[in-house]
Amino acid sequence: MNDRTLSDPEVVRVEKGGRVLLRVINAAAATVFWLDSGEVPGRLVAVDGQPVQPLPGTRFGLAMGQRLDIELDLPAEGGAWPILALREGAHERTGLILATAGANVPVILGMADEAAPAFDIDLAQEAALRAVAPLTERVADASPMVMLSGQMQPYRWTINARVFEDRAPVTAISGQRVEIMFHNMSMMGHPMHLHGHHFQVVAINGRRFSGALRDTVYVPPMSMVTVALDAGEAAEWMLHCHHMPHLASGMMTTFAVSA
Ligand SMILES: [Cu+2]
Repeated sequence: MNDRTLSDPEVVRVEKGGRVLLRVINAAAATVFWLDSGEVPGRLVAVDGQPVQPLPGTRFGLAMGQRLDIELDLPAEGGAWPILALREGAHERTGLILATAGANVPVILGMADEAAPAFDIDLAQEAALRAVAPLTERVADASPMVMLSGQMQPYRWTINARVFEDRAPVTAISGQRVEIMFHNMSMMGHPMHLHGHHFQVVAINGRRFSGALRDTVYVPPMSMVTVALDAGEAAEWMLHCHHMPHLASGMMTTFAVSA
């Protein structure tokens, strides 16, 4: 976390009873993390820079490319509080320490006793998010499906059965309302990222709701996530999985917006 490991973590000086805004970026190439504030109560207040209705909790996950803003309310007494990032499905962890002046800073091991669980297989976290400023209700002009597939042997990940060089772009006219349904037919999760736009998550496995506004949505294995957006500036915008080996082997296309 911030280029440090738990053997020599960053220690951030905080005030007793203070409020901290953690702005977390998952900049890893292929690792999903849980951000765990331990004893300190938190609230998720934004995803990918877009405000959500505050969601209380002490553990929130983020896939590659995603960002979380988490507010923390520190205890009134002095102390030191580890903020940990747990690797999904594994024992490895990293983190930093929030500490008041003079507090004893604990030593935290880089390996946890128990493996952290898998992230959002049932989309419970995504389903709990609500945009503060949702898109206006509008009938979609187009509702393309984007099928996510892949295999390990040979290593090849695709969008609508095509790699990037052979892509069939998702098309729209600037200003159109488009609802893209990501349909994951593979056994791995894919954080799907669109450049140049924020979209709103409007359905999970066919169930409509008014979810978060964001630019990267995690699509677990064998799941369907629908996002709505108003097509922006005329350009060819990248649309891709944010798992770098998936992207590099083909899981990338474009959202081609014309004037
Ligand atoms: Cu992927």
